[in-house]
Amino acid sequence: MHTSMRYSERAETTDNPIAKKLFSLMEMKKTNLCLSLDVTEKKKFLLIISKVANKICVLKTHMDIVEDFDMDFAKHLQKLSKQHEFLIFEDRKFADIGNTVKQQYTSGVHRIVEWSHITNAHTVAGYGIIEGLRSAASGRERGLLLLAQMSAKENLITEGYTKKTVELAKNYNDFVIGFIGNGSDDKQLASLVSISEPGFVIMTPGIKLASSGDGLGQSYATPQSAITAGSDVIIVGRGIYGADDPASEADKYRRLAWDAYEKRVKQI
Ligand code: S5P
Repeated sequence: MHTSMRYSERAETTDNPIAKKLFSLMEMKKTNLCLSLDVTEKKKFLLIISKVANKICVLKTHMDIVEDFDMDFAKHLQKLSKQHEFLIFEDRKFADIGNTVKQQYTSGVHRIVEWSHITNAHTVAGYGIIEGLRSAASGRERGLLLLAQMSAKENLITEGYTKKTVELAKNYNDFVIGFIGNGSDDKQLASLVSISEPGFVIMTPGIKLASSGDGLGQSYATPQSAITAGSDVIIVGRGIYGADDPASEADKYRRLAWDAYEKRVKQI
């Protein structure tokens, strides 16, 4: 079962350079925490990142909510990602036909492919979406996460959809580096993925301490329950950037998730 392997061992099982980098830097920085920095101003964004950069493995962005976005900001983030060794993940959730997502990935205001190591896509449109994004990323070190599950209450993703998403990922494992999903409850996603692909990473949103929802359909689990159920990286947004002291809060989430990982890999 891949969930009992260390991230460093799993780095050796994938050929995708971004997946390799992610697994390696998680082990090096001792963090499996992804910060979802959903704030709307560059200044606030940079202030928070300066406090938490050394505690995260991935910085997840929704660049379309940043009102004063420009490409200099994207370049600055790239510089920070090198300096503090975290990867950038634009949570774009592509969901269209191959030809359209290719343009959305490379063009427009954000030109995501130029600065984001990782992005993600829904699989509702089938294999064409992966091929479109892969062809746009060609020649660059990039990785794609597929949304196999969602944290929103009563979402329409079925077990069959999740299974087919995992199958699709296996067919494109040069570019697809893993999944967004929770694995919790019945550990379904983790066990589906583990069958043959320890190189896939499972990243889990909907994580917050002492809260079960947000009144808009979000559902929350704890860092420990997600990691124990087979998630590799916890994604935390408001739990950190909404706290009075984001740095100490980030450290709390990092410690809880990392300890749960250490416990998991020690179990046979
Ligand atoms: O199923 C999902 C998938 C994602 S990527 N549920 C989610 O909440 N997300 C994203 O994770 C969401 O878009 C947001 O950026 C983050 C969760 O934020 P939080 O403030 O609720 O922790």
